Amino acid sequence: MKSNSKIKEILKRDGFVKVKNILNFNKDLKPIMKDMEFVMDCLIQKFAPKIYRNKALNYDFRKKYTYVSKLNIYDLDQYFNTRLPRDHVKKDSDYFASHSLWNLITNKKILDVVKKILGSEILSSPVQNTRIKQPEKKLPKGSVHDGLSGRTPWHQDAAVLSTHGQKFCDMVTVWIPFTKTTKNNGCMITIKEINKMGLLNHISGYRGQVEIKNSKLLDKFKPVYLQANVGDIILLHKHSIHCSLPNKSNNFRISADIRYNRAGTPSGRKPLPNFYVRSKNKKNIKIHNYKQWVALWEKAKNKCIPRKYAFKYPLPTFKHNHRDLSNLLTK
Ligand SMILES: O=C(O)CCC(=O)C(=O)O
Ligand SMILES: [Fe+2]
Repeated sequence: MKSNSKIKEILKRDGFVKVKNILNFNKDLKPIMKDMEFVMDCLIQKFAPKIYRNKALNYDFRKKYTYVSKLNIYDLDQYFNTRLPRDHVKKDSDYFASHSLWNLITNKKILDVVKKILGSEILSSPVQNTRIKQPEKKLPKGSVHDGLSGRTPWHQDAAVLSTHGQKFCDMVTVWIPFTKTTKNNGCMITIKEINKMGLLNHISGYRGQVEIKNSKLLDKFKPVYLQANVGDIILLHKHSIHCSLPNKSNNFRISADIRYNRAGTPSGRKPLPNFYVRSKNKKNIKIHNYKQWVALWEKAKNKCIPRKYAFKYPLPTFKHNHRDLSNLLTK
């Protein structure tokens, strides 16, 4: 593994680093896919016509998810995501907070890498997703650019935080493939060293997603393809500009992206859970197990219900155009 100073230096310089062979599929990742399958089973029980249920429950992962995705379930991605719905938070809002995901977030091998970037005082950030991307040809037309199930538009991760978080959050993204991820099945792409431009102006893109203003201008840069094997992790700088390609393969592309922020800096997603997962002082670690973690999410949910949203994107990021990509590229 790359030495301490090297990983930090490379991330700061290039905006991304791939660290190979960190996780073990059977031990660290397969349990999450099993839990995803359990969620699918529950959705089949709830939404599938009775006569098809038993047959569907016996399908394998891919066939089952394909079946579930055709059941017209409102906001299907939410059932597989470890966060509250952005809007319309209700008492019964569901989210994917499985024991296996708790194990991933607190995984020692991941935290040992993150420590090289953020230092020894580390909080789990509530900005996290799991993404099950079917072959694009199987997606309904309207979902092709939908970041969780289809392509993700050009963006910087800092842009999805509150204005306070954008300024002060010291955060790193850990992107984790559950399937080998290639150019063909929709890996992320980025541009080397473009993170050095700092935070750029973003606008509300397709379906209110966060997207760099004038992102077409990025097409003229040489992309870096962030391909990865199962077991590898990819770290992204908060100002790395990245997007993902369409899944042109016949298989699924599955991944999770979790984040950490340095203690003492804001998460940018208050009041969602932001708690110590590493510290030199063991007293700082107050969330020790899965049930405490779920309780944190439920507490946050109760805070979000009256205001009806879990988080908001401050868009456009800047009301004036000083930090528009179009302005900065001509300088
Ligand atoms: O997996 C993807 O398609 C995009 C992920 C991403 O933007 C992230 O992890 O920050
Ligand atoms: Fe991102």
